[in-house]
Amino acid sequence: MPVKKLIVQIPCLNEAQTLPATLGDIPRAIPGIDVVEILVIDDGSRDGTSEVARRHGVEHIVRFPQRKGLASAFAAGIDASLKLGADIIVNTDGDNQYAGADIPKLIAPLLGGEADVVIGDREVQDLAHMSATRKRLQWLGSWVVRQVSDTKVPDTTSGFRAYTRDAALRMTIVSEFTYTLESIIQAGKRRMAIAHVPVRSNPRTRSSRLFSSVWTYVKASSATIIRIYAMYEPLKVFGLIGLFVFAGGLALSLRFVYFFVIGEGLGHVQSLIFAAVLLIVGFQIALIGLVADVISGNRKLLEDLLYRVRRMELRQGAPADTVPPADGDRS
Ligand SMILES: Nc1nc2c(ncn2[C@@H]2O[C@H](COP(=O)(O)OP(=O)(O)OP(=O)(O)O)[C@@H](O)[C@H]2O)c(=O)[nH]1
Ligand SMILES: [Mg+2]
Repeated sequence: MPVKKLIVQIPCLNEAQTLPATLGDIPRAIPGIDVVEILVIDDGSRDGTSEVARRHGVEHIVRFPQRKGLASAFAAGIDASLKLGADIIVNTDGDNQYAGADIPKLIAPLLGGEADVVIGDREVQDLAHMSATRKRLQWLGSWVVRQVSDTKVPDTTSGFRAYTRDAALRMTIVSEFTYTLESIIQAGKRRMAIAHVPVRSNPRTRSSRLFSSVWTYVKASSATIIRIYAMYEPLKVFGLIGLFVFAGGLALSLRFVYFFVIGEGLGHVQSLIFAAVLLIVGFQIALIGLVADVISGNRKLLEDLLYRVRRMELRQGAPADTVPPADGDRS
């Protein structure tokens, strides 16, 4: 039987303090898995994260000389893991937020062939160590993502996840700041099987590195959701907006027709002009949706092409250890 390899990837920004605890919790022997290896993506840390990782037995390190952000780090990790021959890729955070001991639970649906992607569910609403505001926001955000992605993922911002090799190969991350929401919407839209399992989490050791405040968090997340949704469902998004504007114009025109018929048309020319503007603009917006829909069709073709090219590249490539990652220098 071929060897089954699991790579646990940890994107890190200055995590020298908490990385040892995170690493200590990751099981090195898991039933159903032959090899467990760890990959740290060091996003230009200034606190010696890479050295700490090396000292604690991390097999692979990808280091960016300068900070590129979590989404880039995540994507580079996936890329490197695939080149290293991972059959399953688990992502966890460097701040020891997720219980590494739950990795076997997390990957069980993948080993059982029931899912392509598994998201660790922190069961946020029952967490003692999270403020009420954050819980409410988290609930609302997750609800929106569920609607948009057609999935049932309870904890959409969870960084504790597992991907099959094939799911990882199909993933394309375009947003800059976090991959969590984007990858769920993408997976949902592509009808991948997404499972979720409850996992334990540890109390926060420090405040978030990803977001300086709740407001930036809400802003950035909303922008990501709208952008990705419009990318996958442009006709729905623009068609609906266009329809609303057009309907406004139509209502105003009918109002004018009414006044015209009863002989009072002259006093309503301004509203007639406004109605015409609304009709034209509404129609244009719907047209933009149509154009975006055609482009989105192309995007699907490109994604499929990318998937095939990646697969070919990896199959024909030199032994994994001699292939440098596309991004950053691995040491
Ligand atoms: N590569 C990279 N990783 C980052 C960056 N910001 C945060 N991270 C990592 O992403 C993971 C999650 O970051 P946290 O700061 O814990 O953010 P969070 O989990 O959303 O927030 P909390 O719930 O407060 O823990 C950690 O492993 C960080 O090291 C970044 O700019 N680049
Ligand atoms: Mg965290």
